[in-house]
Amino acid sequence: MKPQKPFFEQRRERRGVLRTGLAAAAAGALAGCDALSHNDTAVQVLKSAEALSNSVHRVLGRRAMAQEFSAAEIPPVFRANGTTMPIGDAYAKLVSSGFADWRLTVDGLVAKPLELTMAQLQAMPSRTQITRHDCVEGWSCIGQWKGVRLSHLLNLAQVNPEAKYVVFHCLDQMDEQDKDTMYYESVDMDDAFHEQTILAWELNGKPVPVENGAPLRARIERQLGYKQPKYLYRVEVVDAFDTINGGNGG
Ligand SMILES: Nc1nc2c(c(=O)[nH]1)N[C@H]1C(S)=C(S)[C@@H](COP(=O)(O)O)O[C@H]1N2
Ligand SMILES: [Mo]
Repeated sequence: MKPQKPFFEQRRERRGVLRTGLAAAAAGALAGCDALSHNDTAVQVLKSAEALSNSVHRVLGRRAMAQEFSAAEIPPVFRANGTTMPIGDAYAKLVSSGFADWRLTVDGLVAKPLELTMAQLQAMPSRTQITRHDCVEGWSCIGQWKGVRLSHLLNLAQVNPEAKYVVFHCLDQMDEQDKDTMYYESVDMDDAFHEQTILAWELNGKPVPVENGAPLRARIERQLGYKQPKYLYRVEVVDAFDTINGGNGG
């Protein structure tokens, strides 16, 4: 089991974006899904990835689609990053029972909160998409994801008009020292209802492996790697971030 990354490493993506990762990418020092890092233009793109992804958003609008790829472009292994095995007994038990007791909750500002088993999710209409994951640490990887559109779940739950964001709650800790803060992420309603925003149980034709977020992880394809929360157990609809993370926000 790989040690979990320290807090600052996980969070550096959001703050000092790209110092360490880009140096590594520029040096071409990455193995695995790294084709992009050997391409100067691509490195430039990654360098301004956050700004770029936001401005593309603004220019192309809420319906713009992320690029999709062909099956031939999928490498044999999808690289893993961040948590690769949540620590603690609770998750270990879920793994050993094949996630039989796992449930997904959809709650918050909705008329009809949901609690769903994996079988119920898998019986819903699904979408399959081959997309490229871009981590701001300087690597990219193409993979095929299958899951239910988040919009389908939000429509079932009936989102209240005052809803502004969707918060994803994960089963892993933000860092080993702080056992109370679990990984979480949020997106606005444009991304939440986007065509390519799915909660995926399959990667490259197989159940999502533990290192990639089993049993369910979000794919929000217009967003960067850190906004692809793994190990999901709860989707919460909110109108503000005040109450999220004990008041520390989104
Ligand atoms: N729950 C959770 N989600 C997470 C992370 C994490 O550590 N925990 N890491 C993020 C980062 S920085 C990246 S690049 C991707 C990595 O996904 P992968 O392991 O499938 O490559 O997951 C994102 N989602
Ligand atoms: Mo990342």
